[in-house]
Amino acid sequence: MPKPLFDQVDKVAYEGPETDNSFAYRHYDPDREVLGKAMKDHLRFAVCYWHNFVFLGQDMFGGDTFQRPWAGREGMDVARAKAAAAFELCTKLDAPYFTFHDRDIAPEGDSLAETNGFVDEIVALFATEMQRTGVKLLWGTANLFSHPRYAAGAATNPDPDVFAYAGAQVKKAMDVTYQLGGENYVLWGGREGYDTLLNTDLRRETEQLGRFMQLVVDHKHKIGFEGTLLIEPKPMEPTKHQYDSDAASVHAFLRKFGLEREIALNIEVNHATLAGKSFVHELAYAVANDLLGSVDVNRGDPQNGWDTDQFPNSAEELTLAFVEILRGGGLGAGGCNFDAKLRRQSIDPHDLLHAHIGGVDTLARGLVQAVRLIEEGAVDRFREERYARWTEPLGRDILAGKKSLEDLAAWVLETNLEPTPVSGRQEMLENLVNRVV
Ligand code: XLS
Ligand code: NI
Ligand code: NI
Repeated sequence: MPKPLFDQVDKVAYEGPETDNSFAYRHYDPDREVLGKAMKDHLRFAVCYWHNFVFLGQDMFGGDTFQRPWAGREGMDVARAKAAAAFELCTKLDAPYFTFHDRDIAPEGDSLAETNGFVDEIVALFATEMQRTGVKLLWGTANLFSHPRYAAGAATNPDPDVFAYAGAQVKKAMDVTYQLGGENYVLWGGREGYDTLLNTDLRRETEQLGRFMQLVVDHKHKIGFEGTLLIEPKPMEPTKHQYDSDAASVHAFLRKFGLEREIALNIEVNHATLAGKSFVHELAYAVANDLLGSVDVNRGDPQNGWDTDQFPNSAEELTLAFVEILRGGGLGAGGCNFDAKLRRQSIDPHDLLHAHIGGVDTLARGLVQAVRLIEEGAVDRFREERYARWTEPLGRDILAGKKSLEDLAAWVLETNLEPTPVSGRQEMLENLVNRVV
């Protein structure tokens, strides 16, 4: 048995809003019923491997700062120590799920065969730990962006050898995700984009990416994986422009290749804001197009332009997010993955607990407040009444294709039609939101 990493805490439990204990949940009450479903089944939160166990506090200007027993070491011993810490963190947080990239869990070997062997060893360890603790896999993914071979992209690389290597890597990552009972598989196109159009054939690269996704879909069906395939949009970083920029551009891509029934979206807060959109916009777009699969929760810093991946702490933002999620029928087999990392000065392992506790409580508040807003009904009623005239004959006939422009023109002229503007009542609606947050 390795020494515990989080030795000040046995288990983080719900103690209610009045507690003084900073290692307790104040709002996340896992079995509390919300809209006929336990809170834990709405949130399905996940601890991610990369930010928690791989990242050690480095930034562009300095190296590792975090106090971790594996700092400065590498190899399979370190991989085993990280796995033990991961299951310790999940169990202590009562986290139902975790997520990982293939290269987070084991080091790269001298050949793909050796690397796959390392992965298999840790996956076997995961299987035992998952059995022992009851923690499940929300999704797995492949890291197709860190190794220098992927500097010019993976599927969109000008060299088909790199496409082949990426294919081999994704096959393995999908196989182990399936083996561990993963409920989804994520594809984030970290370097599927360009740094300059001077050396880039955009049409060709898009075709390559379409082919790659088709191969992924084929493999899923071949092995009988029943989880959902998800693409995670992000507009830039590390590349200047990423093809999967936002929900709408991924939607267009999926339709171009006839994959919109096969692949859904994993929407990340900080990616939405990087794209100049809001999280709630991206969710609303996904819901409106039946594409919402799962979410990566975090937040950016409004003062900085980049993907700062901080833990979420705005209950207002998450309230509006859950309104959209609930309108779409919930997260289904998806969940809320904390794709978030500690600040460089938060060097104590226990800071990982504080970070997740705050994030989980913010999610719980968002959920409960969204339900209050929905149950109060005024916002939804207003929205419905705003479109009520579309259920009357004129609106119905237009939508049913029974009116041509000629018909409309004739009718407007005949009746001397003059539409009456009505208030959109934005400020009143914002006040209604502020009553619950
Ligand atoms: C990076 C992404 C990444 C994906 C998984 O910005 O958020 O972490 O979630 O590859
Ligand atoms: Ni991200
Ligand atoms: Ni992410």
